[in-house]
Amino acid sequence: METVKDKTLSEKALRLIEMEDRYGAHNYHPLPVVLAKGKGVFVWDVDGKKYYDFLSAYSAVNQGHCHPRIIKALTDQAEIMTLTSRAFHNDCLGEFEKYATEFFGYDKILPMNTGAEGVETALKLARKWAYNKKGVPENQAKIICCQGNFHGRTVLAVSLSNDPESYGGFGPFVPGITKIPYNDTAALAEAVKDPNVAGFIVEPIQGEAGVFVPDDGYLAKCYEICKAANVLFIADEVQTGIARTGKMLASDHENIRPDIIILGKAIGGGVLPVSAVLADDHIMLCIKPGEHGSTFGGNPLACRVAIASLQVIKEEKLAERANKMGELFRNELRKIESPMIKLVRGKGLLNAMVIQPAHGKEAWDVCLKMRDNGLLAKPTHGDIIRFAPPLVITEEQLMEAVSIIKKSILSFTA
Ligand code: IF1
Repeated sequence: METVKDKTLSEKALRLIEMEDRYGAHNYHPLPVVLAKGKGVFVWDVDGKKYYDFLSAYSAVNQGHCHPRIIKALTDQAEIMTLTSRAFHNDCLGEFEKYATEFFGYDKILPMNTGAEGVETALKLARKWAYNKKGVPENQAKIICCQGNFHGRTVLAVSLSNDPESYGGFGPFVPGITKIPYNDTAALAEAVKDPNVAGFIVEPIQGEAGVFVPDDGYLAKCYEICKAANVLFIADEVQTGIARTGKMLASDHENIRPDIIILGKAIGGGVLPVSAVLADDHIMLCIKPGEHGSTFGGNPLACRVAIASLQVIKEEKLAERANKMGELFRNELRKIESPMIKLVRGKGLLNAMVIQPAHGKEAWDVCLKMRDNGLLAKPTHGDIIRFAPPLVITEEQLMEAVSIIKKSILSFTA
C-alpha cells in the first residue's frame, strides 16, 4: 500500500491507516492524511497540523465544520429524542416539512437519508406519476439521464452511469434507462419523443465528472422540452444545491422550477445524513401510505439539524458569499502561470482545475504537495482537481488558500 511509504506521516497516522487497511474494506483510495478535528474552513490531522479543507466532504460541509448553531441543534435534540420511525408521528417532522417546503417553494417534501436514497425516491416517484397520471403502461416507464453523470452508488444509480468504475461488475442493471449526452438539448428533444418517458434526471453541474458547467440556457431549454413532452424535469441538486454554486439551488441560475428536486449532503449541515425530495401535490401524492420510506427518514434529530442547516445558509447569506468568493477564486487561479494548468472552471464555490501532467507529475502529486503546504483537495476523474471549500470562507482565507495552491503548482515547474 503506497501510503505506508509516505515519509510525511507520523507513527500515529501510519498506525491508524494500517488499521483501516487491515480491518476495513478497500473501497476508497484516500489522500495520505489522517484527520482528527474540524472547525469552520479548517481541519487538523492527528498530529495537530492545520489544513484548509477544499473538499468540504464533497460539498456536505457547506456551513463549515462543526458550525455552533448546527451542533447545538444536534446536541439539544439528542438529549430529548433521536428516532421514532414513521410508525408514529413526532414533534419535529411537521415543523421541518413546513420550514423546508416554504424555504424552497414546493407543496411537499419526502425526507430520506443519503443522496442515493433521494435519487431512488425521485425516480420511483417519477415512475409512479407516469403510470398514475401520464398513462404509461405498467412497467414500461423510461428515465432519461446524461452521460458523465453521478447519482450515487446503488444499483439503480450505477444503472444510470456510463462510467465503468461506477457500474463495472455490479450488473445486471435496471432497465428502462436512456442515456444521452450532457449539454445537448437536441439529444433530449429526440429522447422525449418516446411516449413512455417518465422523467429526465440531470445534475445542473456535473460534479464528479469534473465540474462540467453546461452552456448558459441548457437547463432552461431542457425544462422547456420536458414541459412540452409531459416529461418530469428532475434536478439532482445533491452536490450543487444548498448554496454551493452561488444560488440556493443551481437551477436558480436559469430561473427554472424543476418538477422534482433532490437534495442531500449540506442539508444535513455536515453532521448527519439528510436527504429529501421536493415536489408539488400532483406528483408527490402519487406515492400512497406504505409505498415508500426508510427507518431513519425524517427522524427528529435529522429534522432539527436540517432546519438549523438551512437557517445558517439563509442568515449567513452563504449563497451570495459563494458567488462572490467563487468569482475571486477563479480569477486568482487563472493568474497562476504554469504549463500544468490547462483550465479553471466552475460556478460559485464548486470549482475545478484541469491539470496538464508535467515532468512526470500529475494531479495526485499536486494534491500531495498542497497537503504538505496546508490545503486538502483531491483529484476526481483523471487529472481534474475539485476545489470546494466551506461557503463560510473569508476573502483573507481564500487568498491564503490561493497562495498555497500557487506555491504548490509552481514547485513542480520552477
Ligand atoms: C462517493 C462527488 C462522487 C452526488 C450527486 C447523488 C449522490 C452524490 C450529484 C449520492 C454523491 C458523493 C459520493 C461520494 C463522493 C461524492 C461524489 F460527486 F460528490 F464527488 F462520488 F461523485 N447525486 N456524491 O454527487 O449521494 O448517497 O453519497 O449521499 O461515493 O465516494 P450519497
